[in-house]
Amino acid sequence: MDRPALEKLQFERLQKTLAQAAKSPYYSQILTKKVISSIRSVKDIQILPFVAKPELRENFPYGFLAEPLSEIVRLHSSSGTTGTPTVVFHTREDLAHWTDLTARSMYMAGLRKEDVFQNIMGYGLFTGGLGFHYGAEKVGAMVLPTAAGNSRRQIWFMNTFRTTAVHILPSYAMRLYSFFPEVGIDPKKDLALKIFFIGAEHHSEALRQQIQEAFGVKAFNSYGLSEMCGPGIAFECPCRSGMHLWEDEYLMEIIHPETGEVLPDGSEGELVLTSLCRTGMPLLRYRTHDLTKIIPEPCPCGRTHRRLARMRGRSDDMLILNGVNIFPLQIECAIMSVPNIGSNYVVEIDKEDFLDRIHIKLEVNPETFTGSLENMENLRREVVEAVRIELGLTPKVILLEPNSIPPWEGKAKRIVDLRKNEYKTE
Ligand code: DLL
Repeated sequence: MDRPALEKLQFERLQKTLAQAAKSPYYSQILTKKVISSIRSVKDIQILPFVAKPELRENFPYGFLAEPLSEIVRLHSSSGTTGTPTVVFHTREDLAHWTDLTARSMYMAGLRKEDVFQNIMGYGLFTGGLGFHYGAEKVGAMVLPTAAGNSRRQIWFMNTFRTTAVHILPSYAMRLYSFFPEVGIDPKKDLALKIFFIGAEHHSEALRQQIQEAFGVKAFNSYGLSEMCGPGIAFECPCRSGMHLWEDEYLMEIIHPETGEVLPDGSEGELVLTSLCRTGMPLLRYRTHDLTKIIPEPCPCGRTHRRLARMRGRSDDMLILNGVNIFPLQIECAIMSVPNIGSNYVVEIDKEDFLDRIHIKLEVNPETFTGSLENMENLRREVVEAVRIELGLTPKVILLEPNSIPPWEGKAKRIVDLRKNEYKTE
């Protein structure tokens, strides 16, 4: 679709969405007839206030509901670990749109009806499992809903049913990989794997490369959040340089995270989304807290939906270490810049003598590990140096044998901030 046609469609859908949202208790206060009639173009949504998790919590559970409960067919919830969860309601129509988006995304990356798709993601309130499940069925692939965990069984399914496409958390992919030597299977030579869909958490380009190299696949980055439906909001095409955000279903803005000012394409800031087709719980100008930028150049693939750059972090996950702002992903990038190192790690932050200290516990790659950590001092020093150069802080690095860090339930919890005595979820 060319841009003028896309923008026309966006405005038509925005008008419907405004009328729909006004049916909810929360938006009925904001979207008066006068406000709605003053929105004459997509840009005019800038007159509307932002919403974010606090508003969802204050109006929990039904304040944003725009349809009677009898029209709602499913509830999902965000993966936040603290406070009241944010819940999202879906009508039958919402689920149909969501299925279209995940199907469209996977098809774009190369999934076809001949594929065997193993969905190694949590099924349940988390949107990763069911979101992709229905999309892959719509494409016509054979779905193996193996869900998360039980690594040996996952490998058995991959081998027995000749899995070609996998949906997996990037942090779990390399953990799964560490089980292959034990079962005597080489994922590159002995399996039929072609495509990995990775997303739901922050990860570096280096981790993607490691996953591709380990499994002999092409890995596609996939972005989404429960409040907008789940996965299927933005997805990489075969060019794999940025994720196309499906602009026929969502409006995107990039704002300055402190002032709220809307920034031009190409500037990094916080992603703000407006749903254009959701009926159960439409959200206008929702602050995602995810930091990224719109890539202004058109994509060589020819799609007109603009691309988002890889997420750099969440504005609420930024760490302040001895006065310097650091995103957890910077630590991962530094670790991964060391060749032959593992990707399973945890960072603990503590205070010693009034200074912040970083302790990195890092599993060694199963291929590099020779049965003892004693002869790995050089590798350890390389990691210390790489992190020191990136952050300007000298970390304490402890190398561990493969598979020593206990698995996370769901998304990785890589940062343990002992200064606040709380866990942070990436
Ligand atoms: O994680 C939806 C999802 C499932 C996306 C499966 C992709 C694959 P939530 O649990 O609500 O929804 O968490 C949303 O996860 O605001 C980001 O901070 C982070 N996130 C999601 N995808 C990516 C990604 C799902 N590709 C939150 N890169 C978002 C970086 C991501 N962060």
